[in-house]
Amino acid sequence: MKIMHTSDWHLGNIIYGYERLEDESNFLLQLKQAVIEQQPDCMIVSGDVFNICSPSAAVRKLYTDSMLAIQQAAPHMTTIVTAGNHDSPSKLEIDSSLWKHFNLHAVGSIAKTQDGIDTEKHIIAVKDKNAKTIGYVAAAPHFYKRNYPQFFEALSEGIKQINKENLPAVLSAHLAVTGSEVKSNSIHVQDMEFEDVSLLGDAYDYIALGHIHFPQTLQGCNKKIRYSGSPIEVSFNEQYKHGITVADISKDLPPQITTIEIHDNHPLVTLPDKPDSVENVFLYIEQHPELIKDKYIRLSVEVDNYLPPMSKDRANELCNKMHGRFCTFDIHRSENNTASQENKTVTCEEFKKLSPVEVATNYLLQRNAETDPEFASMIKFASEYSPDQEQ
Ligand SMILES: [Mn+2]
Repeated sequence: MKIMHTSDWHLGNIIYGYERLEDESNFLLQLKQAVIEQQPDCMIVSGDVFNICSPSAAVRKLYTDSMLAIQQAAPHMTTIVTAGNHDSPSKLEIDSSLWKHFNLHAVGSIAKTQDGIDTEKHIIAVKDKNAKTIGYVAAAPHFYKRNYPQFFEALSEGIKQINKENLPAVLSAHLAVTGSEVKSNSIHVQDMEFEDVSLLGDAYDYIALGHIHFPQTLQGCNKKIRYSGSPIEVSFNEQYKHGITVADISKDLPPQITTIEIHDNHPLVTLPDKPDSVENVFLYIEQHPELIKDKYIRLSVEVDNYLPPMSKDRANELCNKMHGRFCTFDIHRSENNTASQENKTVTCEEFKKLSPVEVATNYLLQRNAETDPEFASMIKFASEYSPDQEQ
């Protein structure tokens, strides 16, 4: 059984005010091309199809049109789409009865019976061109373990019961498992809870995961457990190759895994390689227009205290001129400056001596918020007029 495994599309993602609809559409065209060439028996989308619970009409239309076109590219293919933590479980299922006519199964929420889990909704037979069953997929949407502690166990048992012919079986799930590498320091990652792989059950020949955006096959699992990763960058913290996974799955043999790289027309780049002063960075990018063109830009700058006024406007203007899209500054503080001294941990006694303005300033500094010139002027205003300062 040949499957195509992908996840974390985050359709409708907006990066610093820029919609990525064109880039997402470009990815979906590449996915369609891959389906034409590979003719997989099954395509699995392991969650986070959309970036938010209520994607715009344009994003929904992109999804519907693309999924139909992909389905037509391999009519015998079974497609299984499960909800991630970014998707609305109920909205993903709104059109599920209609989608079934196109061999697409959308599984957003867990089906319950009076005394347990209704596994029928979650176990999908995969058929070949002659409509003969050649394997099974267990479709697990994202859920909170405390709500359904027995779900994975029930799913694994359900597969064992139905799979009398001992055909290849695959699990699709959206969660972080222990032993995986995250390679990102975004706030979402800090909140991640990791589950032990043993939780997922032992009925499977391949486990198609989503949630972690860094593509990887887990160590020591006979190439059975894999994150396909996000096909295009969702944030500036995803500076690695992106793609989709093709896995040939048979009984008793490790899956044969290949990846198809996805080319992003508008990559997210951080420039320059090493942070430098704002003026030097502006000079550098002016001299390298080819690094800016058709890219989303984050500028890595080193500052003593605050970003000079108008830095953001100048960066916008410069990048626009070179057909790039300025997004943000990655601020690094030079050593021995007042800002990093203010950032140090304070003792209780030291804290008592601080004025409210100083507390607010430190708070803003720690959150990099003072780099916004408006914050800087507000701090200045407050420190000039605060009665605490006069004491
Ligand atoms: Mn995701």
